Amino acid sequence: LREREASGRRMGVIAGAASRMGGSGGRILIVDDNQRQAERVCAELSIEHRPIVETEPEKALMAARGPVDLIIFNAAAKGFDGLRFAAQIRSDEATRSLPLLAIVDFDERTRLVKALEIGVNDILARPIDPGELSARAKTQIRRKRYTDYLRNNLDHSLELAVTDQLTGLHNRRYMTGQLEALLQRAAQGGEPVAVMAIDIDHFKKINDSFGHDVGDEVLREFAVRLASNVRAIDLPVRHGGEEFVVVMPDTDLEDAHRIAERIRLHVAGSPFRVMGGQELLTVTISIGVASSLPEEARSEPLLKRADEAMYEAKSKGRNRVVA
Ligand code: GH3
Ligand code: MG
Ligand code: MG
Ligand code: MG
Repeated sequence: LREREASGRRMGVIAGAASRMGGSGGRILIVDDNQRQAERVCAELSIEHRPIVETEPEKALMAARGPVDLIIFNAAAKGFDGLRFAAQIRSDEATRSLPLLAIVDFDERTRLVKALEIGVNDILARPIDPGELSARAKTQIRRKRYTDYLRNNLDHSLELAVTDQLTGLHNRRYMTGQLEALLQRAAQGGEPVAVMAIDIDHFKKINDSFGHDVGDEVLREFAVRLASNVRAIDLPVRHGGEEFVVVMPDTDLEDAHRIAERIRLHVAGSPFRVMGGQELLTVTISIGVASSLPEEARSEPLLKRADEAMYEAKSKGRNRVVA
């Protein structure tokens, strides 16, 4: 049943994608200096699509930069080099991913092979069969729209990424949403939420002495130690730079303080191995801890109190926890 549900969801996604991708009619650019052939192809395709004809490759290259879903070109044109045209489409950033459908003569093996080497997506052998033309065009348009859809979707999810790329921890955006949800639950009579603000001590010195890459290594190693020293219900995040936050649901100040102290000791107590083991660095951190007040539903004041406690830890000499 679970498999069926998953496959149903997948189908739903694809069906949804198909509807967002618009109807089946595609914008087809036909590039052919053989007027009669071009007109026949055009007439055949105009039943379902919106074809336009260009007889000169220069004009066709321009047109291809506009809204086009498929290019059908005559690879054996008399007046221009069809394969050269295809190569130009493939080398232009604006057009290189457009589907190319090459018309070749049935017996022209050499040209056919060259066309495939240039990267045309499909071949249409002359004499052109209308049913085959229509089917091959449709397949290419469908594939193009689906890859466009996936590409847009990927951009979208990258933009909304909730993961910090350096450490793999969640990022601030994700944390804020989670924390506010927890605070709302706490405000409706749930348990308090605690947060800790962690800042690596004299991190600039690590960068200055060993370079930015070693600084990055320390951040990654710290993230691993942090994640393995909080409870499963806690949310460790990279807040930015060398600053981290841990959100601790259902936790009072005293428990949070205890967890923070454990993390501090685990960091200061064993040096960080960096540069492939060549260097051992002693790293310390300062931690500020705060917990939510009754009725407090916003994340900023809570995070601010944790931050203030962290700065107090700094001013008291670093490598310590202030609650
Ligand atoms: P303090 O004990 O007062 O916190 O001193 P600090 O040197 O840690 O604090 P400061 O805020 O002066 O410096 C933090 C440094 O962290 C400065 C910045 O260049 C560095 N940094 C921020 N993000 C990254 C990163 O992603 N990678 C590396 N390697 N360094 C980073
Ligand atoms: Mg800092
Ligand atoms: Mg600082
Ligand atoms: Mg610091």
